[in-house]
Amino acid sequence: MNDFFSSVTQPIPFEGPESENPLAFRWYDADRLVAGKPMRDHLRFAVCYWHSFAWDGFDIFGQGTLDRPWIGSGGDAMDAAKMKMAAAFEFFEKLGTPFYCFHDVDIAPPGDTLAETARNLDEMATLALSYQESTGVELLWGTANLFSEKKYMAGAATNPDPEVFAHAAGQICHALETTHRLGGHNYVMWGGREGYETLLNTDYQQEREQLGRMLALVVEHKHKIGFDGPILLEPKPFEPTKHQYDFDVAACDAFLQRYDLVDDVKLNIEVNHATLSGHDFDHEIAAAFASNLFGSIDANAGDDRLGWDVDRFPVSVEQMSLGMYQILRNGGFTTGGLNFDSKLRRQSIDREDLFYGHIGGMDVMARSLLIAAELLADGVVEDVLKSRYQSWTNPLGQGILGGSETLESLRLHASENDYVAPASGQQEHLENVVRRYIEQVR
Ligand code: XLS
Ligand code: NI
Ligand code: NI
Repeated sequence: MNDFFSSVTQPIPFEGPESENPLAFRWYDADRLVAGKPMRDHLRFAVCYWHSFAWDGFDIFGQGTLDRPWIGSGGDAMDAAKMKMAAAFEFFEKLGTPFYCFHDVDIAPPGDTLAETARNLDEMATLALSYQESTGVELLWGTANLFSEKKYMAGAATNPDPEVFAHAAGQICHALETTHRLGGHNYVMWGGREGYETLLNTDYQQEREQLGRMLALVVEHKHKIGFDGPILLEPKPFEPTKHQYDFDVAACDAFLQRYDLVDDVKLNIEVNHATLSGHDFDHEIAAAFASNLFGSIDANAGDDRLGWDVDRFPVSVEQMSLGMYQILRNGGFTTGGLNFDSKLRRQSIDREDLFYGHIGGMDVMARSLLIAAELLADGVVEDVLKSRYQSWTNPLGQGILGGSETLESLRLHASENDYVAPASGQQEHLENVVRRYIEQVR
């Protein structure tokens, strides 16, 4: 297994913060114990198949640029898919990531008929299973691509035509069963083209009903085949459509409650999508935990000035430390992990650039984990939080929350009791503490 990345001769080692070796980790030390658990188990890194192996650098203005001999060789599509899989698993093994993720079409080419497409996927899944067994790499999640083909231009579940809904349902059915067969820990549904451009040709309420129905069918099938992992919705506010239905965590929360799906569905939060929706990454995480909907993370970065999904590798230790802090203080990942839904820039054309992108992203996340863990152990943030809300444990607070107070009883209470000045919110102090940990953590 040394065919495609032969310039990287060994698994990427951990060498520590002083290392100048570009092919070594400076912070990701898989076995290092952090808050009683190895880093590997906190972070649960996954490489995504689509950006790293199924994309050759094309964009809307031009053709592929990247050195990817397994794409577009013009030969047999199944041979190309096998070559791609060999390259992918060689990469996972050398990088040392314990998980990967894919869309059905990333690993297997579509055939001329649905039956042939299904056969291709089955054959590639058999091969993936043997690679998983020989390398120990596991499937974090699988998903179906319901946005690339022409038939999905007006949506999959939210298409005006039930025939298209049926095609999408069939594709999900097979992708979910394949994910189950490969021992996948979760099944993801990003609402690709589930959204609209104009209400002049879109029946919003009808489409929402269809989306609720599709998700209910997926949950039903998950139980039928005994798939234990959660279904994960992936919120995104826009792109490709102007109005994506799964806008953000709050919109998904309302949707899941409306269709009574909160027990089986959780969320896959993507950093760049949070940015696009006008939220901070840590806000989306906190919102998900507050409703018991936290599932997994697509780790990447947006751009301060570009309003689209640029999917850079994570770069900001501060942003990620605040995110990891929310994850840690709420108990960490269970079935989820950190999937690099990140892609190289189009001019990073060498195969080795895939290593640099992932090593940098893994180091940013590892360092952020260390900072978050020490900040949590320090307790200063938690202490301020606790004391700020302390008086809600008093009879008045308990009466309000427990329902024994009314607007009238509160008016009476307020007229008999003077307003008490609160303690400082200490935002600047807390930000200084975070900065101190960012500077000092080793
Ligand atoms: C697109 C999404 C996509 C999902 C998987 O913006 O991030 O890559 O993660 O379908
Ligand atoms: Ni994503
Ligand atoms: Ni995205």
